[in-house]
Amino acid sequence: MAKSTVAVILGGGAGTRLYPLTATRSKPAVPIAGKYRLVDIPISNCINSSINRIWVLTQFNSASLNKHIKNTYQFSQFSSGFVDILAAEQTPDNPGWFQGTADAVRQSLRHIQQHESDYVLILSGDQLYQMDFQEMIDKHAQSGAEISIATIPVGERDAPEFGIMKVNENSEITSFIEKPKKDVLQDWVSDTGEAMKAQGRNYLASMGIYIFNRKLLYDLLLEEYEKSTDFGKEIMPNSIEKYKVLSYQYDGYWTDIGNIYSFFEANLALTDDIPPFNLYDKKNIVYTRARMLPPAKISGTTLEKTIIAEASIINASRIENSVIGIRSRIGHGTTIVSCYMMGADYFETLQEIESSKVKGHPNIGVGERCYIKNCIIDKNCRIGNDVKIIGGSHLEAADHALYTVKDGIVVLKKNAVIPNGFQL
Ligand code: ADQ
Ligand code: ADP
Repeated sequence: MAKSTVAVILGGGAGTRLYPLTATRSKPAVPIAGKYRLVDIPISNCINSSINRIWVLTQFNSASLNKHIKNTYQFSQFSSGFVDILAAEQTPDNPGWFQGTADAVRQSLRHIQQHESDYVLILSGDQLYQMDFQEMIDKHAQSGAEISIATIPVGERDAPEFGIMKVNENSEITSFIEKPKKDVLQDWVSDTGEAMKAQGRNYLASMGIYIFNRKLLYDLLLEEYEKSTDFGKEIMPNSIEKYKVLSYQYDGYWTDIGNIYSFFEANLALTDDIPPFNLYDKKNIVYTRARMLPPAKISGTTLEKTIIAEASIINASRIENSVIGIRSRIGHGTTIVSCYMMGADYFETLQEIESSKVKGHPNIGVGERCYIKNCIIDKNCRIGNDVKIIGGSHLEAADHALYTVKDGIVVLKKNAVIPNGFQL
């Protein structure tokens, strides 16, 4: 008989790494790829893997996250499926927020308890990948493992950012170190297979995707490691000595999008001819809210490697290597290069647009004769005319009322009003 699985998505801790995108919304609600939100990725992977009982754990519950989940993930009344948000809540016996990933799952156990299952699948909320979890569950069941960790070979530069492990000939994990320092890396080289070795990917990294036998998860979190707050730092390194922990090696595309630089790169990578993350894959649909928006309208623009989402009205001169989100408006004579523009939450009426023009106040979108490069433009920004913003490594890190600079990428904050003639 097929084993049943429920899924828990770790929707984010303090969210500081993606600041300022998380300044007014929770991390799962951060918009990606022009029309989706971060949380759509793990939820879609679950649904495509026939797992439809899903909790999203978040530190704070923004209106946008609630609305998005409620409007998007409605299962039929004949299905047991649901997507529920569990926000960190204070209870009499727990006055704090989630202290870490294990603590977050611990606090959700009383909700999970009401739903029978053989396994609990635990996922991160900030990764871009398309993976069939059933294959991993099958391997877990066949091997008689108690815990499985999805793993991916990484190179020396990336290894210190991950949990790194070594396995025996049966793919059982024999040792695990969370985020090893560069100077101990030589002890952690694994045989990752010829193809991976040829790319210099000699370390087996945890993808932060775990399957637990349900009873063991309860025992670990409520008894054996009742004080531990983190899976990567505490529970995983301790468990491998006592339990059968399997590595499920995944060789497909997977990337962590937990900071501004990786978030920016992953979005722009979607503009490649055949991107490794395939939004056009019929078998791995990425679900999101069906918004009933009109098509995009474009006039006089040269477009190179660019994604334009619905309801956009584009009159720019040139857009290159960019993702332009829903309801974006871009004026005549403007050039946009290597940008992720998230778009807008609503349309301005023609009267609003006219009256702002008269007052010299910028409308939502990008004005005329602008040049914008290496920039993330959050929702509802109003960028005036003749604005020049050029991000790059020449810029120092900064946090200004209107924008932030991180790793050379300029992030214009949500609702920012950038006056005519602004230069950066
Ligand atoms: P990290 O990603 O550094 O490493 P962590 O910061 O604990 O680990 O985050 C894991 C996921 O949980 C993220 O999606 C994060 O947003 C979320 N999260 C963190 N704290 C949370 C909280 N209090 N409440 C809700 N969600 C929370 C982990 C593993 C490594 C592994 C990498 C792979 O520890 O071993 O290699 O993931 O990305
Ligand atoms: P975010 O995408 O940044 O997380 P939210 O989803 O919370 O933001 O806000 C988006 C929603 O807010 C939209 O669905 C839209 O209906 C509504 N909204 C925001 N500002 C306005 C406005 N000025 N006029 C009308 N609707 C608005």
